[in-house]
Amino acid sequence: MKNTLTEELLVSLSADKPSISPKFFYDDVGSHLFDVITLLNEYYPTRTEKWIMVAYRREIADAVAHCDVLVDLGAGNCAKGSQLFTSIKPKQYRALDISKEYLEAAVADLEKQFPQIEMSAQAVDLSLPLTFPELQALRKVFFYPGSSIGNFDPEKADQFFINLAQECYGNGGLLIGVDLVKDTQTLNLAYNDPLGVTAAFNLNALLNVNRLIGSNFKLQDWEHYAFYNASQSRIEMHLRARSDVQVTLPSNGSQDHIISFSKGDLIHTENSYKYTQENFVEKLRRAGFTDIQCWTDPKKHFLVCFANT
Ligand code: AVI
Repeated sequence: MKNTLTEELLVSLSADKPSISPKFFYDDVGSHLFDVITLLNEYYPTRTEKWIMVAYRREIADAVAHCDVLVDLGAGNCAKGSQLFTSIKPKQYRALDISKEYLEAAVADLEKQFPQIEMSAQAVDLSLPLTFPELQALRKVFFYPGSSIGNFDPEKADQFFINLAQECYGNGGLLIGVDLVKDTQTLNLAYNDPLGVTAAFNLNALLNVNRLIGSNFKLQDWEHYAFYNASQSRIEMHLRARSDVQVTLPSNGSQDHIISFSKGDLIHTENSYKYTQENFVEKLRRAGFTDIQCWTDPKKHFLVCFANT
């Protein structure tokens, strides 16, 4: 495991445009920092999505109509998924996430509160194709909130939607939240909060990498750099070298690898794509979804869609 990760990071950090995958954000500290981000005034997506879900609770439940299985993609602590139980009334709840232990504890708690719903927890990597042969005959509703889809490159997002539409077998749907294109100032502030929580979240990826592969990134050598790239409709997050830096990646058996960065060099850590309602609906349609219904907030900052198959 250690060697595979070292190899992956060696390749991504030595590339022409060095990068670290956003999956390295989410160790224990990073997951807690992300929870704090969602509470910040500047980070509007979480509270705006919640507002839409509450304001249009009835309409959303009517659109979903009937749900045998609620499949919660990236369920985390299952809070968002479980808020749908009383309105959507699923017979089964499938919680999926990368970290099984965290998920199992959350599902165990929910089972006590909702004994009438059959529940299960499953560890999955959402970047790989999903398949649910045992659920083929049931009406599934996939739930993917929080604009996590924005962290996929657009082509990957297309593949992801095609996969989900196929897995519905003509009888299911997708309830999804996505962040919308808006004024640059609001976007830049959401990823450059004055308290520095997003900066800590970004820098923490280096500590996680150090812990996982024994590298020696020093936080004082790097700074958070995030901006809205309008031509690509995405927030880009980077770590920028504050001086000339050398980083050692230890190698089992052979010689350690040393990677050199010059002052100002960037390590790309995340893209967060923003969509217009029209683009996003078109994307869902192209993947095979139909009857797409959308709800937004008064400022049109965030979008929730339900798409049938
Ligand atoms: C998880 N994801 C939807 C967040 C986003 O807004 O793209 C991750 C994040 N990165 C910095 N702030 C929040």
